[in-house]
Amino acid sequence: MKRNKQGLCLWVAAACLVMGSAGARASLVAPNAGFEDPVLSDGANVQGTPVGWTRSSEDDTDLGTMNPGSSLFSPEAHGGDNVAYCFENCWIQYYTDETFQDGVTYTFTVYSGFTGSGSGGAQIQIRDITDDDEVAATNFNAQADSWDLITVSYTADSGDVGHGIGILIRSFSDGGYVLYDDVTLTPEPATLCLLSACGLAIMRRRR
Ligand SMILES: [Ca+2]
Ligand SMILES: [Ca+2]
Repeated sequence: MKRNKQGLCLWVAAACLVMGSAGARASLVAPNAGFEDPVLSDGANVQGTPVGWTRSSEDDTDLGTMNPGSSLFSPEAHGGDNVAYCFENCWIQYYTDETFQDGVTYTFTVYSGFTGSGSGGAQIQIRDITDDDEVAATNFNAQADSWDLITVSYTADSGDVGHGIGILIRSFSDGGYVLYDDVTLTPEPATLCLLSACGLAIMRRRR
């Protein structure tokens, strides 16, 4: 009997992993998550809210899309040619077409770097569009001439169901450019699936 439950647990776990990996491939940020639109020559930039993104801070001359040259930022783009930038204090926001689902964990990742004087203080948020409020945030210091992966996660509950999902990237820099590239926002039901299926099986085994 124990073996049957262990077998069931392993089978459910395998099924969950298959479903989870399928879900993990489907980022909710599309299509300009790598800021490759529009095509820019090396060293060029365009000001304003990046293509496909929804909102930005009012003074949008301090933000936009650029193809960094190696003299500005030696690693250049993390992927492709372009990145998003915020000079000093600004933010950009993306609204997905999706709404929060009860018990689902949403993980927002972005690569970030810094160039210029001063500090690279910055923050990323997962936002409830319906309430126009942050639900989770990570503060960090973007590093000079290196790309670092920044992550923030949020597990939705019943009170979030039906509320729109958004993300926000902001900079508190005081004299430099915080750079961003390759944004993902992935729902991950696999964790809950594994916990509920295998947790139940293990608890029953211990009785
Ligand atoms: Ca890119
Ligand atoms: Ca370049």
